[in-house]
Amino acid sequence: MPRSTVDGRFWSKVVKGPHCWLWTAAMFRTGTGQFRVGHTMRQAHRVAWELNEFLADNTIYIGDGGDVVTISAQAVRPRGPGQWMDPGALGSLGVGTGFAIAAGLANPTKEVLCYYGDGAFGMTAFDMETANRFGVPYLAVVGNNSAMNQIRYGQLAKYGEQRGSVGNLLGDVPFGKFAEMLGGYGEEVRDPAQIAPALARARESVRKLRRSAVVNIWVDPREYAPGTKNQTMYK
Ligand SMILES: Cc1ncc(C[n+]2csc(CCOP(=O)(O)OP(=O)(O)O)c2C)c(N)n1
Ligand SMILES: [Mg+2]
Repeated sequence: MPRSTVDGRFWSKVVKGPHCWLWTAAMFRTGTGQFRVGHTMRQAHRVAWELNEFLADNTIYIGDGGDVVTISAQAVRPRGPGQWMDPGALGSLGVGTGFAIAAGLANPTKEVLCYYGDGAFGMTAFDMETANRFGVPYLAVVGNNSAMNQIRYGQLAKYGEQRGSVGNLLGDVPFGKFAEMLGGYGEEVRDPAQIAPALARARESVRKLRRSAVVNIWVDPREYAPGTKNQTMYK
């Protein structure tokens, strides 16, 4: 692939491992590019890779979140036109649930998957009940780093360690329970090897129960998208 294209520049930095593809552009000494498993760290961008592997030909992929979604955009390739939605140029968080409902209503035969950051999920998640009520259940995946990391890493860059994490840390919320509360399937994933099976179980459950499912994947809070620290508002 020619290096001059965006695609080419991205793939030239990918090292393909057996279980995980590592995007070397995002590697830093501090641990970025890793995945938390229990108390140990594994190489990451695994979630993005798994999501890409998981997409079906008819999946509409929606991204709603900060850095986890930015990272996923490097690896996830929708299989057809009209099967990618995100907050767009203004980056308005919270569009995911509404997009999922609209996508489901407009495309009754397609699968809808929304990948959220935990911050973004908290903004509009309750309309998952609306989605269920209107008969358009979807598969929600949360990249949960217990923070609004895209903000946090910008603040850390500008204000340093002491004030970097003010107002942007979130609790450890097991969002899988949210889907269960609404009659659907929920799962907490801490082991990277469980991402694919958990996604498959959730897909199956959406089809059978006709209720939205949530796969809550715990990702490394130290992982961030490299562009985050370069946003103009933090200069
Ligand atoms: C409506 C709206 N409010 C605030 C922001 C600013 N903002 C950008 S990313 C972000 C944090 C997102 O956190 P999360 O979804 O958990 O993603 P993470 O960066 O942690 O992966 C915020 C608040 C925004 N883009 N849109
Ligand atoms: Mg987050």
